[in-house]
Amino acid sequence: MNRSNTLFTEAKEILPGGVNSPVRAFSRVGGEPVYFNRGKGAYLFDEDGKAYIDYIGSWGPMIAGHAHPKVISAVQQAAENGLGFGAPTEIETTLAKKIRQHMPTMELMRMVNSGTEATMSALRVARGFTGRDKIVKFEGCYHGHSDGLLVKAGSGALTLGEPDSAGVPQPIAEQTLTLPFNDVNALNTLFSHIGEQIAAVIVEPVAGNMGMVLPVPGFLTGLKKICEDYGALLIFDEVMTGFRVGLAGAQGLFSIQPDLTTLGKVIGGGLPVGAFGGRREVMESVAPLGPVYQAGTLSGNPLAMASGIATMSIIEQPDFFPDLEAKTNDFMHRLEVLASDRGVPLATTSLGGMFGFFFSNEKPISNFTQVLNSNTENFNTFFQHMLAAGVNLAPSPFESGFVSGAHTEQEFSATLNAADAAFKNI
Ligand code: KE4
Repeated sequence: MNRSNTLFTEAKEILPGGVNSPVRAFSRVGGEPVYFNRGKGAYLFDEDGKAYIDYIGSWGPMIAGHAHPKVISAVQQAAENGLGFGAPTEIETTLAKKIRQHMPTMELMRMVNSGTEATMSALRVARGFTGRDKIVKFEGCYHGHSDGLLVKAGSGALTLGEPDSAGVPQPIAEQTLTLPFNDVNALNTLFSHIGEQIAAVIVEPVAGNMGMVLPVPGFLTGLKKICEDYGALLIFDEVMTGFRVGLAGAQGLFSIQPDLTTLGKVIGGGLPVGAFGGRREVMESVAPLGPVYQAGTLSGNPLAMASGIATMSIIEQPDFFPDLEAKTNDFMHRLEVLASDRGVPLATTSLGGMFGFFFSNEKPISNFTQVLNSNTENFNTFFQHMLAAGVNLAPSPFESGFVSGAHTEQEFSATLNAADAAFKNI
């Protein structure tokens, strides 16, 4: 019995499943979660003082590494002036301008406190602007836990093996149409039948919540064209990909201009921040300018803004993303070669500082069906051996991994050595 076990037992008495977010409960991989109490650079330290090379990064925000001195200092300085004023502050405008500098499609934007809030709000704006009710999402994509989006969701909902959530009223679920990811023909067919009823298509431009799945050529451009043809809005949910796959996000990498974009994670640097924004004429429908209501007590909180600005200033350094992408790609390539040498079928993917892998003979993995056909038992075996070896991976085959600016060859070598040993057990 280690301290994590003791703490988990205590937590389960007062928190559902002992956690404040389901994926942390290890339901998919078995065993009990590790309790961490400190992070530094590429490492987390558990309650017994054991060090782990971390590839979760608080599910993406820690792109600069844990407890980066610049980020910590910025938050400390902000805190000395108070924790929030319930009034506009300059720092909110500063972060918004910094975001728009890299994502010019976000002509007007609003800060919120989570990715869920961002996508929920963006969909309300799309419905308010178009006067339509139906929305389209894709199987395996996760956009947070608002009612209308928990339909064949990815991430935790998928991890729990119940893609549809209890508690979502049927009339709300019926407004959400779910299609296969990477299937433009299915979208064309749907729109040809009810396109004039569709307010928006929301998509993870690079799927990260069914594991990592890249868009196939033509998918994103096909979405953009279909939405334009039928007057629906295209929403890029870049909560995970924004400032993770590149400084201009997936929209910059793939040169697609969505009507609306949602953000989170990196723009808060670890503190609660989300954002939604896009075309000026669309966003001018948001209160107090327009009829679409949206609000939040802590939206634009000065400490969260300070953390986001400091994080953005780190990743804006000219060599940050080239270095991050090069080492992430190299890491995945070496992992795939190692697995192959051990006779273990492994399909890896990487883009910017994000990566994924499936225990599968199929390459590339490009849809939800292939994801579900991957060998999740092998994933669980691999996961447990890596955790025991001090490598902290996402506790589900339906998640992605994240590399930070603090990860060096020392960490990758140690990780690959652990992986080599783990592959021998598969
Ligand atoms: P949050 O409400 O958890 O801040 O963001 C929801 C969300 C929206 N859109 C995308 C593309 C996302 O990846 C997320 C959240 N990602 C998961 C990780 N797969 C959060 C982890 C968790 O639920 O604990």
